[in-house]
Amino acid sequence: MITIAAIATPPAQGGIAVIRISGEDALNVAERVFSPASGKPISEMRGYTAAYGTIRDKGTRLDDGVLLVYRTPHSYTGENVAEISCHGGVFIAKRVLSACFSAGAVPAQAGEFTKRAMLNGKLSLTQAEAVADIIGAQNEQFLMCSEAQREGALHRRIKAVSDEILSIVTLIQAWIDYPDEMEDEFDGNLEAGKLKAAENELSRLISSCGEGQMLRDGIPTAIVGRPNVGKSTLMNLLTGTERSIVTDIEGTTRDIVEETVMLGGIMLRLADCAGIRDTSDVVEGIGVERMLKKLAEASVVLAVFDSSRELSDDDERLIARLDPAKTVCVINKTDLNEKADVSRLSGKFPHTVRISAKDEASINAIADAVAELSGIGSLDLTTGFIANERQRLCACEARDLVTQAREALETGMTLDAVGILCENALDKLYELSGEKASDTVIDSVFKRFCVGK
Ligand SMILES: Nc1nc2c(ncn2[C@@H]2O[C@H](COP(=O)(O)OP(=O)(O)OP(=O)(O)O)[C@@H](O)[C@H]2O)c(=O)[nH]1
Ligand SMILES: [Mg+2]
Repeated sequence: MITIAAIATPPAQGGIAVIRISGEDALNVAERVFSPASGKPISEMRGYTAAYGTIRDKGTRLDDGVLLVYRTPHSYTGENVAEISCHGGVFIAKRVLSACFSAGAVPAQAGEFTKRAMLNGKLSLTQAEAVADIIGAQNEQFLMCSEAQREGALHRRIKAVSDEILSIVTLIQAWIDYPDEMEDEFDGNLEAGKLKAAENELSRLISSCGEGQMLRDGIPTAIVGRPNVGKSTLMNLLTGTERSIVTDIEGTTRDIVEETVMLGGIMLRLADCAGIRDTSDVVEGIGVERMLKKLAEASVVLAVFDSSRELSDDDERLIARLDPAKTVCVINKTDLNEKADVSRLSGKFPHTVRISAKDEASINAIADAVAELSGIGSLDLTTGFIANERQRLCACEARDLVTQAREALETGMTLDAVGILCENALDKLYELSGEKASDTVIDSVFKRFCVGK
């Protein structure tokens, strides 16, 4: 393939910048740009070796640097690769890159190095997608999951399902083509059982998509309660900033205040909302409407109650709206004398904490309750998960086709019909893993990448 080059490091000042060259002619391009101080020709350098030397553009000395040589197939792309490290300036890196272009390379497209790795069989499409996720990861858990994906966790699970379906298709085809030569009876129940197992595995994978998304983007979390219970004080405690305005005036927070925080290793997208109450104030009314929308969208709700005051009608209206399965009931202001019927709250909500939002020690109690409620702390996504909408749609279509194939088998439809449904399901699984993905699908995946990756 034609030799491509790009700057692989970010376009900013730093210690070093790396210019990556890949393709059949990569080492020749490097030879024209880079002169090892040892005088040894680059063509004689073995793979995984480095040389210190001078970087030139048609005889003009640009910089000193280090050249790393990878030889096909033992490189990221599977092709010959040369990586030149120069001083980390934006201008010098661009100059070295343009020297590579003068020496015969062409500019790499976004994600083209990884795309070549996939086309050369180094990665499946789902593993390539994991590379983009690793680059974008913003927390430890999602990074761990994405590393497992890159190592092939999802690919292996998809392959196990597609291999099973392929064996069913092959058996059906044999029965259609050579019915007289088959030794055993065709066991429809046995094959339907295998299809059911494939369906279940695909359903498990599809449900892992939501968990993966929460790990990547953070859990949408709404802080709700009637005015003055301490929602904004709690927001500020969890963010470690004075993000929300706190006063003893009811109705202080009117619009949604949002912030992303890490709490006990879990990423939360917090939304501090206006207090819920009946109000004739137009602005506050809009705030309450927005709060109700956030409440509906949230996966975790921190419902705050003031223990120093009796539960009011507004508290009761809120309680009626809450889903105990996604609510942490936060009984606040426990540093004051207790007046609220807190046993009613703890009886209603299995996840209840008693805190003072003015006390830093309360952070741990909230973190533990959120981890327990979301179950995310105990998730093992290193076993592979559906990481994006493209994968989810393929998995859903494949699962529905497997269901149809099983039902066709159980209701006595012809083996031909069952076989076609299984083949269609296989196509969807091959599209998921990239084995049969169209150029359009592949191009849209690599558009997410940066140039140089
Ligand atoms: N004693 C005590 N006071 C608290 C505690 N938490 C909050 N407060 C006080 O309660 C008052 C209201 O706090 P906010 O955080 O503004 O309450 P809010 O729920 O955001 O109120 P709105 O924005 O009006 O809906 C402030 O004076 C806080 O200092 C607590 O744990 N103990
Ligand atoms: Mg507030």
